[in-house]
Amino acid sequence: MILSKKKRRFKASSPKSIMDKKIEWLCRRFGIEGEYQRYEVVTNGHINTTYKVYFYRDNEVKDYILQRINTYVFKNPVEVMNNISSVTEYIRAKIKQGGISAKRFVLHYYKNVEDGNYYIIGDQGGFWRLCRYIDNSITFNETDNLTLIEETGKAFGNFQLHLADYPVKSLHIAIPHFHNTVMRYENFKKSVEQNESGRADEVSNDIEEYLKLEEIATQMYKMQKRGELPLKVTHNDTKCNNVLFDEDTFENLAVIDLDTVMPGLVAFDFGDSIRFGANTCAEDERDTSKVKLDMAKYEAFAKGFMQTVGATLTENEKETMALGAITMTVECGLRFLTDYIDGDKYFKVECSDHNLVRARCQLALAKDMIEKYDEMKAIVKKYC
Ligand code: GN1
Ligand code: MG
Repeated sequence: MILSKKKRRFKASSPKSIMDKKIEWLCRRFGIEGEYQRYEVVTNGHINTTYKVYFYRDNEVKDYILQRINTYVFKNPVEVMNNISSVTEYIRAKIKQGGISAKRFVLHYYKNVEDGNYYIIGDQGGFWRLCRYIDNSITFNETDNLTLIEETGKAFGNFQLHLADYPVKSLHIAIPHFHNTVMRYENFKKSVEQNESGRADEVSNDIEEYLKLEEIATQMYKMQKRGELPLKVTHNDTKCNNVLFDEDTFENLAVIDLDTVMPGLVAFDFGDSIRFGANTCAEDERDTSKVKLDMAKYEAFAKGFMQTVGATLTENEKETMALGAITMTVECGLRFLTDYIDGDKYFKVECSDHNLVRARCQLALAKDMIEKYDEMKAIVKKYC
């Protein structure tokens, strides 16, 4: 039998490094058997530390995702794992009802062999979890391919659809006030006042620009508080690199990175995807003159998302989809700028002005969206 390249056994690195030993020990505690092969560091993501780990068992290579949860960001990781396990089990049951195997369409987290929890505490206190890597799947950090963007829309639309009747109130709040833009603005103003890093003066122009957007960016939060928008189960980090695609057909399989699953507004899930995926540039483009909303990408995502879940939405929800994109872009940029002023405590950065560059990029994008607002709304309507 010829094993495909992926299934071929790797040459075990010998002797094992301290890190190899640590990673193997963590996986064993989740009951993983077979010959430990090696690990890779997965570098996308600004929050958690992620490893892909390979074992050899039953004549094939099995791969897993081992993650250390950032407990500075997720203050209550046990609740985060409770959310994730119940939501993934719910989706699994839904898919199985349709008579198909759920194996490739939802993440499968492992219980540890000691007390059956979906996490373990490492020797130095780290909070770890493990899931199976879905076979034949691939992620894209960013993409210009409109079919993939439409598939991303379908993936997050499906996530909504599967969880449409989930008891939303039973979910824990993974990060309190995550999309509370009113509070995000309050915290921003406090950070500017405290000016811990001493950087506030040098960015006074950016601060002013963001303050001008406060009114538009807080509209949806206020609508929800007035009961005009319903709370649903939302993903809250709907970037295209949080979707797994089939390696051969490029069809969407499953959504990943479920840490921030909690009650929220559907338009925020729509909007965050647009913020990240329909920008003409990367999230951290320095040349802001290049940063625009790409209408073809916007339409591709809107088509995939709205055609999948649109029928379940209220009129207000549909009407505020485009506003959700503006809101998420301003909010995310405001968070980057706040973190820059706080001295880069929250987001991982690759250079000293990374958060500032990200904030300026989001600002340019939000301004372009405001110019294209009517067109954005018309496109959503077209696919309702
Ligand atoms: C963070 O780590 P990552 O890339 O999954 C952040 C999101 C931001 C995003 C910006 C828990 O997500 O809210 O939109 O960076 N996640 C958290 O790229 O704060
Ligand atoms: Mg995330």
